[in-house]
Amino acid sequence: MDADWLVFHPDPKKPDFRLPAGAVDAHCHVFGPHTRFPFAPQRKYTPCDADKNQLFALRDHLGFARNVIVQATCHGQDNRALLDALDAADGRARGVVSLAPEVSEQTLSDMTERGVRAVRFNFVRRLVEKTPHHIFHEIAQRISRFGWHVVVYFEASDLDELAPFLAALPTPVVVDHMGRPDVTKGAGHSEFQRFVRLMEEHENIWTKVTCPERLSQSGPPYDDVLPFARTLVSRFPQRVLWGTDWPHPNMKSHMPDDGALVDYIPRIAPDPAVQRTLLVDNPMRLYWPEETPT
Ligand code: 0GY
Repeated sequence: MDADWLVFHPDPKKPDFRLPAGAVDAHCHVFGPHTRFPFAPQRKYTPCDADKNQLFALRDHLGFARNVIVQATCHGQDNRALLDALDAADGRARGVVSLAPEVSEQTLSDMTERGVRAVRFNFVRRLVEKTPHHIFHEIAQRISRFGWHVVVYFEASDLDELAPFLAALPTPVVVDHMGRPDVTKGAGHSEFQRFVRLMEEHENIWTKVTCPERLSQSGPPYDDVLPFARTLVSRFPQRVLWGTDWPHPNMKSHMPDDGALVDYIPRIAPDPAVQRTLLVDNPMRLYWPEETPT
């Protein structure tokens, strides 16, 4: 792993907040083990191993029922570690993969069978080389026929440029980490308000109210991120998801305690009915619709 890599918390606290039954950790990753699933040659970072068994142990320790595992850029478009985790999860995990445009129909069909429900398009420059929008659109058309959706990761400063692209996507679109606002500017700043407007104008756009540890400038207990997450949860309760982001790639300032992150949830969603919507109903509707009452 990289010399400055921070390894995930070895012994997270048991959360004080009791998660509702059936709660979903809707954003987490698996890394390696690299001896079995080597990292991609074009990767921008080399993490520690963080394997499926460690993820499932964390799920149980924190009190989650299910995971949505998101392909991380260190594995490029080689989704084998993720698919291996889905195979071992006994139906309790869904996947978000990264794809090349030439992916075959057979591969898409096989991935669907194994629990993949979305493709991730990454625009964060420190993580990936740029992909032309028309390639992403081609992929989006193809995956839409399998009932998948699109997950996007970008920085707030890129939203203006990306908005027309996002608006033209044919599926639900889930934006990682609240569109990565610069929290020092405040939730009233035009940059974050631009993101709120995007969600107002497009009912197919969802967001993950995740990563206070990544967005915070003040550090734990992440008070400076609260207004952003609270705004999105209260304005769009039906279109928000929550996840740990374990094993927290590329954290430089500190490594969060995952139990403390769970304790952050009632601070952004104080109402138990909304907590249930955020943690159970919304992710189930998107990732396990067949188990969701209509
Ligand atoms: C996250 C955030 C990061 C990394 C990745 O795919 C990735 O490598 O998503 C990051 O460095 O901000 O969602 O895990």
